[in-house]
Formats: sequence, structure tokens, C-alpha cells
Amino acid sequence: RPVVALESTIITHGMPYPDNGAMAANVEKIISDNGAVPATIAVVAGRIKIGLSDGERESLAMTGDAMKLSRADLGFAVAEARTGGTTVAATMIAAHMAGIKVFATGGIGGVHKGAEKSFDISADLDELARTPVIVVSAGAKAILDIEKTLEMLETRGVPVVGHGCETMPAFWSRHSPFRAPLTLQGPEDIAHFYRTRQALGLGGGILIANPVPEDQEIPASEMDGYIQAAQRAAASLGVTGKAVTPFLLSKILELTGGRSLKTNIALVENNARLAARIAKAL
Ligand code: PSU
Ligand code: MN
Repeated sequence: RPVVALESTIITHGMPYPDNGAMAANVEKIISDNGAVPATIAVVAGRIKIGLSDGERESLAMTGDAMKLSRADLGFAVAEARTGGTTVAATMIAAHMAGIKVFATGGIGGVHKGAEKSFDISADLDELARTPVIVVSAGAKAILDIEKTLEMLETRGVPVVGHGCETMPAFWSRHSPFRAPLTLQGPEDIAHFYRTRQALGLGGGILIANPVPEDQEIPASEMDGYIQAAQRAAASLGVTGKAVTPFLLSKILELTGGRSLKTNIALVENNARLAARIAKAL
């Protein structure tokens, strides 16, 4: 049956309670309504779960001390019987273990602004290079350096496909100043492209960049000020490492008075719909 994987760092570290739990339940429903089976992936007390019960999903949403698990920490959480949300990278790993080919998220991690000094580049990019899963996103979060993220993906051999768009979306906004490297029009074409890459033995994943619906976007010109303010706050508080992304997201939520969260939820829902259609096409 067509299955769509869903990540859980967005639940544990990406949105506040109770919006996170409501978003997670609703996204699963959207996938079911579109004829596919949702599988939210997380580590619960040391077990990698492919699909959560309503109760497990809700208690993950309420867990204050869940770990943020990427490739580096996934094995640790299993060994030490810990609970955590899986990032795009760790969710791709677990989805692939279970034979799931399509995964819906909000935005991927990427090259952070100032990475030439901090070396802060998300493990999501490396995972896209090695694990054959289609990741449906709204692009790279605008808190990142989108231009460097695209360069890095090209270097690592990851196809980046705009869904029906010529410019790269910027998460909360439909447009960034950069071109989408490739463009495809719909789920059938994306499924065909995936199968072709498999047949050629090219390996690795595909990143789909799906712009947020027009009536839900926050224009880039408006987001820029909030993003810069959040970045200044992170720098002055000395936030580093895996705490950077969650910090910036919650600061931006605060600065936009909750508007960024509404957009974030809308774009995840939009990605879930497309992912279900791709899974069915495959
Ligand atoms: N998109 C969101 N909220 C999130 C994330 C993405 O709207 O919380 C998470 C994803 O799980 C992504 C992770 O894989 O942030 C990237 O973290 P880092 O930059 O530390 O690799
Ligand atoms: Mn990082």
C-alpha cells in the first residue's frame, strides 16, 4: 500500500504544545483522506516506531525532554532506551529500513548563514545524498543560507525539484531569489523520475520543493526582518549546535505573533497532500 513517512522533530522541537499534537494528528488525517497510509516515525523508549498510535503521538507532543535525533544520535537513543523526535535525516533512515519511499516534512535542515565560520551544515543534506527516499518539503527554511544549501546539494548529487515552480521556495514564502534546479509538474512525473534514478542505480534521495499555498504565505521581504532579529538573538545568547534551529523557529514564532506557526502548519499539510499523491503514483 502507499505509505507516507512523517518526521517527529517538528513535533518535539519545531512547534509548541498543543499546536504540535494537533498538527501531527491533522497531517496524518490528510494523508489518509488522500488514499495513503501515514507513518509518523519516532523513537519511543529505545524502539524505532514506524507509525505511532494516537496515544503515543500525543504523549510525544507533550514530552518536554525528548531528544532531537539525527543520524549521529539515533543509535544512542536505541541503546540507552531514550525517547526522541527524528529529524529529516533520521526519519529518512528509518523510513528506508521499513521500505517507505516517500516522506513529507516542513523544511529540511541545510547550510546555516555564517557556516563559513561555524561549519553548521545539517546532516539532512548528507542523508539526502545517500538514502533513496523522496522528501517533500517547502524548500530550505529561510533561516538558512538557501544559496549555499543548493550548492551543497548539487555537490552531493541530490536532485532538487520545484513542484510546479521555477524559483526555489523559501519555506514561509513562495519565492526565494534562487532558481529551482529542476522542475516537475505533478506526482506522476515525480514518481517516474524516482523510478528512473533507481533503474540507473544512482542512489540517494530526491528533494521536492513545494511552495506554500498563496493565501498562507508570508512574503520574503517581511520575513527577512524577523529572521535577522532571531539570528541576532541567537548570537547574543550564544546558541550553538543542534539547539540553533529550534531556537530560531520559536523566536520567529514569537516575533510574528504566531503567524509563522500558522504558515508552518499550512505548508506541512500541503506537503502531506502531495506526498500521498506521489506514494499512490509509485
Ligand atoms: N522544519 C520545521 N521544524 C523543524 C524542522 C524542520 O518546520 O523542527 C527540523 C527537521 O526535523 C530538520 C531539523 O531535519 O529541523 C534540522 O535540524 P538541524 O538544522 O539541527 O540539522
Ligand atoms: Mn546544525
